[in-house]
Amino acid sequence: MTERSLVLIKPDAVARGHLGEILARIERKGLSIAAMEMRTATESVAAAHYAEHEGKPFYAGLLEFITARPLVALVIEGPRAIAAFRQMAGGTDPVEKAVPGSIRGDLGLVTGENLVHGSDSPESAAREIAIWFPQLA
Ligand code: DAT
Ligand code: MG
Repeated sequence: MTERSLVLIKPDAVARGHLGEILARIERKGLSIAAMEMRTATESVAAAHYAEHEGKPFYAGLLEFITARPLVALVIEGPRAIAAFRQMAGGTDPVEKAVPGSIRGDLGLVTGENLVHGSDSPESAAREIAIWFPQLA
């Protein structure tokens, strides 16, 4: 069944020059790109996106990090796109939960700068696509 997932190529990945590599991995996997835009996230978009983490110790730093520099937001599409991209991303902590061959496992060092976001469920994907690409929702 074809699914859509909301992916962010986070500001650390863009600044480090990994945009091309991450897009290439998405394409090599066979996922298609239904929408894509480079932008600097506003406070309100970032807060909506990370609403589930409000109140956690890392929340303020997370919002500061995600709004500070440009990122690339995408909607990817394909069979089991949500799980496929979560596997490609690897664990949240790119060292303790390193998955060799994954984006975070290969390229990341710090949990707070872990290169990519991918929706974790169909409900999250619908919610996040509505936040970043309301025209597609
Ligand atoms: P994921 O991005 O793997 O879905 P999450 O939803 O638990 O992970 O957290 C969202 C983001 O918040 C995560 O990508 C990086 C940041 N984060 C999570 N836990 C953190 C921590 N303990 N310290 C610093 N940043 C953290
Ligand atoms: Mg998450």
